[in-house]
Amino acid sequence: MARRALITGITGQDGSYLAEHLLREGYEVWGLVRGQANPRVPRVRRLLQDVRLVRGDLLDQGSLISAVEKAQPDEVYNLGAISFVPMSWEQAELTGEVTGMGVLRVLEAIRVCSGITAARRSPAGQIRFYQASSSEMFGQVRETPQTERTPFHPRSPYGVAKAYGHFLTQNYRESYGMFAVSGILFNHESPRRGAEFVTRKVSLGVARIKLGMASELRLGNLEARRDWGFAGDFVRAMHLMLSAAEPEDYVIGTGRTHSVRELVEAAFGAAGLDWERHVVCDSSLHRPAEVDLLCADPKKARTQLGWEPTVSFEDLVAMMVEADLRLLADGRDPEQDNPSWP
Ligand code: NDP
Ligand code: GDR
Repeated sequence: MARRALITGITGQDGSYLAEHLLREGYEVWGLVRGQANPRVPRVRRLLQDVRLVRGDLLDQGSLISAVEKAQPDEVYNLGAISFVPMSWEQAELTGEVTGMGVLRVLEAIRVCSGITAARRSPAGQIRFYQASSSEMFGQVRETPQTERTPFHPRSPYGVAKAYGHFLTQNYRESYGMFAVSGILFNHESPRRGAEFVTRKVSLGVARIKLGMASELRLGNLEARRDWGFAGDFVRAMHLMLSAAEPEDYVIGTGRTHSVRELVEAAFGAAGLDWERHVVCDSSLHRPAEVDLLCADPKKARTQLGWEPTVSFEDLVAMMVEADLRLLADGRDPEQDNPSWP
């Protein structure tokens, strides 16, 4: 029988790539969707025809228990979150509930459905759990590059909520013997990235300027440095973690860091434009507390999982700019549509 996976956050960037990957691997894939008329559901249905959808919300414990009962998964990937860091200052409590407490609710749904208690620890053939942890937990970094042992100093309510989910996942592994792991993923991008994140904001901005639809692009802190990789590579690591013999946490990143300024240079350059003529620095886009530098040390993932990224920073930026040029030239709406979402 095919293995079954349940993915929360199926309507997001990573949910779509992970579902495609698992379908290719022969899985039966279930996706959790929230809301009674979620506008992203038709897009998921178009792209991922073979995914089965189940209604539920990370804010609603009962709905998660029902979803696990219905899908009967072998693996659960918790990708659902409020994931845009600036929003976490505006709606800190909601971020704590969804991004932090949501992890507890998914773990509890698995625990209850599997009949696990402190006295009756995880049975053989148990449900395996993946938590989408984040390099934002490192925040004001204590060392560079960051490894699985680097201490956390989160700089946003989002980072704090992710740290809670991370430690809770570890705790359920230690308390109940559950196969529960966290992937500490560094920034990963694609043509499916939400338009609010800096890489997509830049690729869309470049495409609009190139096509004469805009003349400037307003950005915040150009000096922040990130380790940017391709989302399609990173979802393979999630699957490898749940396929490993032992439940362990892993850092996933490329090991190379670039500034937002370098990102902008590369993106405008890919379209034959001079960024300095178009980019406007807007201090209102600066964050209350910034994460200045992130750079992964992915050695453990390379040696223990055999995981390697395949797309370079330069190719990723070019891929995103080309995709947005095609999207806008076809007269499509980037909020509704996407070149890779047929
Ligand atoms: P997206 O923002 O693209 O997707 C977030 C998903 O969460 C959406 O499907 C959204 O559904 C869902 N969601 C939001 N609120 C709820 C809720 N109350 N109940 C159920 N689902 C909800 O994120 P990504 O795909 O980029 O990231 C996936 C995960 O990985 C996130 O947890 C993110 O924090 C984490 N992460 C991402 C990194 C990255 O660089 N992309 C790096 C490290 C970690 P809806 O469509 O209904 O809003
Ligand atoms: P991040 O991604 O906060 O790292 O979180 P984002 O792309 O939003 O910001 C990256 C860096 O770019 C700087 N920046 C801007 N950012 C945005 N969004 N818009 C701008 O105009 C702008 N100008 C400069 C930011 O200050 C920041 O330093 C992402 C999310 O996917 C999280 O969910 C995930 O956990 C982390 O990556 C790893």
